[in-house]
Amino acid sequence: MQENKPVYVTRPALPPFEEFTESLRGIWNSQVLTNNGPFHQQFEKELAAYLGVKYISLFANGTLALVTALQALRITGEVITTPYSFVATTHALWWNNIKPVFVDIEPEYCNLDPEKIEAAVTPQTTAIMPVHVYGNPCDVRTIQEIADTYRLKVIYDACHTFGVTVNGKPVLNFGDLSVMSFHATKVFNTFEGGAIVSHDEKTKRHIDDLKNFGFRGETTVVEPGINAKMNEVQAAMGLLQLKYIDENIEKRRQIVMHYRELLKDVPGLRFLEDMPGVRHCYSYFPVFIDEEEYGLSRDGLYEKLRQYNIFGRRYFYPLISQFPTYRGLESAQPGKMPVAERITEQVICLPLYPELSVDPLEVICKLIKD
Ligand code: T4K
Repeated sequence: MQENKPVYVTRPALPPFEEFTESLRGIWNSQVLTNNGPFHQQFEKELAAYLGVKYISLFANGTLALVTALQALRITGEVITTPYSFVATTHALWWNNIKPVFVDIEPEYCNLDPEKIEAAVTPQTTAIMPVHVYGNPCDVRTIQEIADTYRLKVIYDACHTFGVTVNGKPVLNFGDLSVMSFHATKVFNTFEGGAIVSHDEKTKRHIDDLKNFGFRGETTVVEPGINAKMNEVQAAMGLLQLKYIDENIEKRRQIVMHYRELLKDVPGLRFLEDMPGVRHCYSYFPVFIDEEEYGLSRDGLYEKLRQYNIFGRRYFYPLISQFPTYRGLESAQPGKMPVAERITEQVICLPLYPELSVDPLEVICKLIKD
């Protein structure tokens, strides 16, 4: 490894520059920059086909897609969600004037614990918003059973998943809606970007209205929408990225296999294995440190790696429920979510991106083992 060259938790996968300039030329020629232009239409079609979903609506970013998904289903009152995610998951509720009700996670994959959801349902509950954390699918069947029992909607924050399938079925097809992110740090990026996956034409139309001010035609506004559209540069990027995504996921898989091999016998360090029947996208490589057994705290390891210019990230620390906006909520009180409270102190995500080469990976593992 080159001395002092920083190694970040991720680096964006980019298509060849010349291919992108070619796309830009098309945009310059057409002068269509946004508002459902030709790149947008083509990307939407090709993306839906790649992901194996019926309807998809493209967005400027994942956060606006989350906010709009909640609007589209007219979610109000209380929503059951996880504290173990990126803060945007809960902020989307806040922006819709919805009260988040935090429920603990399960200890293995860090997803919302379905066994603890029912106890949090109240007459005000209208939906469940779980996250497929690190791209590992939630227990979608149990969550749907609970939702059916209490007549709740399910909106998945699927911002970490791309092309993930369970027994051959796209995980995006579960729940009422799934929300994706194509941010620079994600497995699939359009610089910034996002999408909502829906399952019927009427809902897609509604979502498409909402992301474009509620316009239907030149002079008709059917509802108070927002401006959350993906632009043509993002869509052109997305189209190119589709060509390389399989190759990039395969590179990620190989890096994860290498990490697992090198770190398999480290006392006090745990990592996640593949789930049976699941095609993964390997969006993150979290490891969990048991301070007593490992002999150093998670923060100790985080700092040690930083000294060598290796920038792992503590996704997700602190918990969302520990931030000032939310920590006053009853469900956020210390001791209420023991699993999440423990795991947030143990986790560190190690660098993982397609171009991560063997040298820095082996240095990282050596530093962890020493
Ligand atoms: N729900 C979930 C579960 C999410 O994880 C996210 C986003 C969302 C919703 C919201 O979706 P978006 O609205 O973002 O589409 C990052 C990302 O900004 C955020 O998108 C992501 N989750 C979150 C988990 O991570 P930071 O503050 O850690 O990013 P930053 O800028 O520190 O980047 C991390 C590293 O990546 C840098 O050290 C270097 C590298 N990097 C980053 C960028 C932005 C690059 O090499 N190039 C870049 O352009 O939040």
